Amino acid sequence: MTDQRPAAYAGPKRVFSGVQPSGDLHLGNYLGALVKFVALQDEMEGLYCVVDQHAITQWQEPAKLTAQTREIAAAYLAAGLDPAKAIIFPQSAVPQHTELAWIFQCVARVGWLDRMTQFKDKVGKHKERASVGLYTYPVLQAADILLYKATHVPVGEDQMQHLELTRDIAAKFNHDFDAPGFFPLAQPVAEGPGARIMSLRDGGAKMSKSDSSDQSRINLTDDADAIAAKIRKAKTDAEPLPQTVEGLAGRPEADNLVGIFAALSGQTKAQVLETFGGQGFGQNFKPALADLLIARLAPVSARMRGFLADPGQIDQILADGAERARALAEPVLTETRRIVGFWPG
Ligand code: AQP
Repeated sequence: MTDQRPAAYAGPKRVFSGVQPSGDLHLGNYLGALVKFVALQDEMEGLYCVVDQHAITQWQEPAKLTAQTREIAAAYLAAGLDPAKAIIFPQSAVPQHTELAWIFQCVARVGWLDRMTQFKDKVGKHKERASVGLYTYPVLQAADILLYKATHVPVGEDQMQHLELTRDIAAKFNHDFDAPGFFPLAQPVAEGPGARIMSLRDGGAKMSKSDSSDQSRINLTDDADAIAAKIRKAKTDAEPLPQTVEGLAGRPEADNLVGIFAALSGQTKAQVLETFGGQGFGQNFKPALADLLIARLAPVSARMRGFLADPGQIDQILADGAERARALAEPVLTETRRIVGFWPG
């Protein structure tokens, strides 16, 4: 009997990921994405995109968008991405993304997009006022990834559903056009202690750039005083820290702060609780957490300021990256057009 399974993807391993230039980067972006980008850059070829086309799914001041694009690039560099290895570029400088996204809009099903929880969370009760782009943005995200046949996508947990959609689109395209193994089924790289950092004001909501309260997040650009004040005021409950990890159940704010401490110090939550369990939050834990955050983020923020002082250098890195990205994208798109049957075949 012949094997009926579709052929597996046989191409090289490649990383793609992106961050929206939609506001100041925060600790969640840093631990959930940037730290992983840097860890992966020596393992495989990687494309690290500033996804400005995703950013405009919600209103962005044009004058600020350009500056924010340079800021994200500066954050990538400050976190440790090396442009000699990693391809760093703005999404809008590679028009192949949107062309592939159109083809994928015709592959994806409305029912698939209707299930995306991030869209529902972002629009709340006002779906009819949201942009069409916000609704279809996971399809553009699939195009971002598959345009480079990326096999690995470092993301926070909030993006897992979108990555599943990317795999569904790849599988349906390969099947419908009888092109087994043409697009890979990209894997998330989401494990690790920083995969889901929650708001400092509400342990049930993720830390987010678009949260109206600046107190809810630690920005990469916050100075030492701002970080210390935000941690001092971070919401907790009235109980002391538990002695064991099981004791964090049902205590989302405590769990989040202990998780942040663990992620930054390279310890497990259990080890953190061995030191601080049984004590009140303000006694030693919060001051130690603030010190840890300042020690870890201050050098990143200083390097970011250094890069931003030379926008010409950032622009050169982005332009070089866009050229390298276009060179990888064009053959994939040409082949996709041929598979779909676009003229001249
Ligand atoms: N709270 C988080 N914890 C862990 N990872 C996170 N990421 C975002 N928030 C957290 C990861 O950061 C990467 C870039 O995210 P993005 O800017 O492209 O979009 P987002 O997920 O929508 O991030 P924000 O900060 O919440 O932005 P807004 O408020 O504009 O929607 C992604 O890998 C994401 O998983």
